[in-house]
Amino acid sequence: MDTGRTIPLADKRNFSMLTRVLAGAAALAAAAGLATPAAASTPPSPGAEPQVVGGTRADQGEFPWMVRLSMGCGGALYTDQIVLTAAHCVDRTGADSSITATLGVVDLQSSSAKKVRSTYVYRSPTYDSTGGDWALIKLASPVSGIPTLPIAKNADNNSGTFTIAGWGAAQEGGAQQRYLLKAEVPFVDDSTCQSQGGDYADLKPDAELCAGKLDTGGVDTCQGDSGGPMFRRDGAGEWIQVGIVSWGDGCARAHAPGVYTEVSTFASDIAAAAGKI
Ligand code: 4AZ
Repeated sequence: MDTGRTIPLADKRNFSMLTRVLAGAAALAAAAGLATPAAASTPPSPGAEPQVVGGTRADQGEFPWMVRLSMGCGGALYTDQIVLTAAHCVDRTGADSSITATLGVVDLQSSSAKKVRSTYVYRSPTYDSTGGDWALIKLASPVSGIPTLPIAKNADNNSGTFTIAGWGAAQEGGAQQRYLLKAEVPFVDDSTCQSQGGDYADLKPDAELCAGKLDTGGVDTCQGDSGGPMFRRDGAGEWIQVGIVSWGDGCARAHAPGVYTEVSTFASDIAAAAGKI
């Protein structure tokens, strides 16, 4: 895949789906023990190599609601039986037992990982028209003892410094990761994000949030982090989800911020859908 080129907007969804297939293949390779050492087999020493891009290893239990999905995406536990992820990580709304969620571990190969099958997928009905890259995955049974991540219901926390985390590539075009990586990225306002040009000119300001180190790059989500949460602490000091990893022009490039679903815009839709599935 040529990730060095700007993805035309019309092709973005196809690009995401291709990415998902590739990420899934990488995850399968890792599960089968076929991955390169950088991907999985040797526990890396924290801080020794570039990590999410430009991050570090998360501690066990630090972000307990982080979920890895078997198609090669991330997610966050929204209720004890529903995972919030990206619409572009799933195909359609309907019964679906094809997805396995891995929960409760930073190490995907840990023997204490909880693995639960999906029963149903709800894909945002507006994603293909007005935007809203979010989806819900219902699990076959509730998980116990794993905290959920509350979603932002208003825009109060839609700026500042955000935390990102995932098992996706630690560099553009790189391997999926065995250990959960984390990093911090600054908010980029809508008009600055749009003025980066290319796909960014078509940013949907109410539906999408941008974040990244605009001038230097170097820290970002990347392939396979899609669907995972972007979060920060709210005024009460509690973690709150403000974004869902959606897209970007490559990974960690200067003047190419990560783009995230603006969760607060869709909070009532998400809650309503979760109440029905
Ligand atoms: C992806 O394809 C993806 N740099 C996720 C995040 C970003 C780009 C691509 C943002 O999953």
